[in-house]
Amino acid sequence: MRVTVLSGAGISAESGVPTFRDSKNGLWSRFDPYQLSSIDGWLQNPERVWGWYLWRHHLLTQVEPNEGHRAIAAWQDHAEVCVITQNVDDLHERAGSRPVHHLHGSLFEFRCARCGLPYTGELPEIVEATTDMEPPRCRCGGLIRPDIVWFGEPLPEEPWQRAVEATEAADVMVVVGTSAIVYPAAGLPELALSRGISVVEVNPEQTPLSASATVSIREPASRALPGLLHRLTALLN
Ligand code: BJW
Ligand code: ZN
Repeated sequence: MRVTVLSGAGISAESGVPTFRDSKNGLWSRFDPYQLSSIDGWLQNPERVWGWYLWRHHLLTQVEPNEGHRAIAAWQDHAEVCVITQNVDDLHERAGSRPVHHLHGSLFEFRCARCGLPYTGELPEIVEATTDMEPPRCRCGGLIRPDIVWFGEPLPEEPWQRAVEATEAADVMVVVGTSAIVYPAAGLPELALSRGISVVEVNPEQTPLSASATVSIREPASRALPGLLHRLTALLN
């Protein structure tokens, strides 16, 4: 069986990584998302954006994969599994999943905002979300930025192509921990459904995908995923 997984921030929530849109603890509950995660926000205030991402980078060095990430990696012993993630963390890889296609980039990679040259220099440790910090400069004079995809920016071509291929080739798509509102990623389950491929959603909350998903499981990822592969045949019949 070919299983394609589309994951979002919710799968890493139980590792201690805040989601974006949770009203109490979400990354954007105290901040304006468009100031922190858009190209306009970066151009207006690179110091604020750089400090916020360094804080998130620090946070990711403190966390471990959870039962949800580990369950998906374990499915590889019984099925052909491809992971597509909107997350910029590396928790799927650390749990052992391969391949993992990152649609929104990685918080462990940095590049020059002007010439694109990768940056491998030292990063200061920021332990407060609101510490402004001047970004380092590339030798061309451009500012260094995280290699992630902000609103208004195109997704990286290769992971996007692989994601479309893995969606079209799947026998079933498991969509876990995403509010399913950010496009083009949210279009992948729609593509699967349009091809007659079953879509299983795992999310404690309802999303815009819930109405069309083949099955919605209203449970946290760490509870739903460990037994899911073996339940799939029963669930989809
Ligand atoms: C649990 C759980 C547990 C909790 N277990 N679950 C109208 C139509 C189509 C598109 C657009 C449109 N208007 C605007 C657009 C474009 C825009 C977009 O989609 N906007 C929408 C918001 C309307 N998209 C873009 O701009 C994209 N680019 C683009 O379209 O380019 C076109 C272009 C072409 C050519 C040239 C130029 C441009 C880019 C999108 C980039 C998204 N970037 C971000 C931030 C960067 C990464 C980072 O900082 O980490 O990516 S936004 C943010 O949202 C982040 C996430 O990856 C993404 C998705 O969020 P996610 O993962 O779903 O998290 P949450 O918090 O929303 O949800 C968590 C869920 O988990 C919840 O449902 C919980 O219930 C659940 N949960 N605990 C399971 N234990
Ligand atoms: Zn440069």
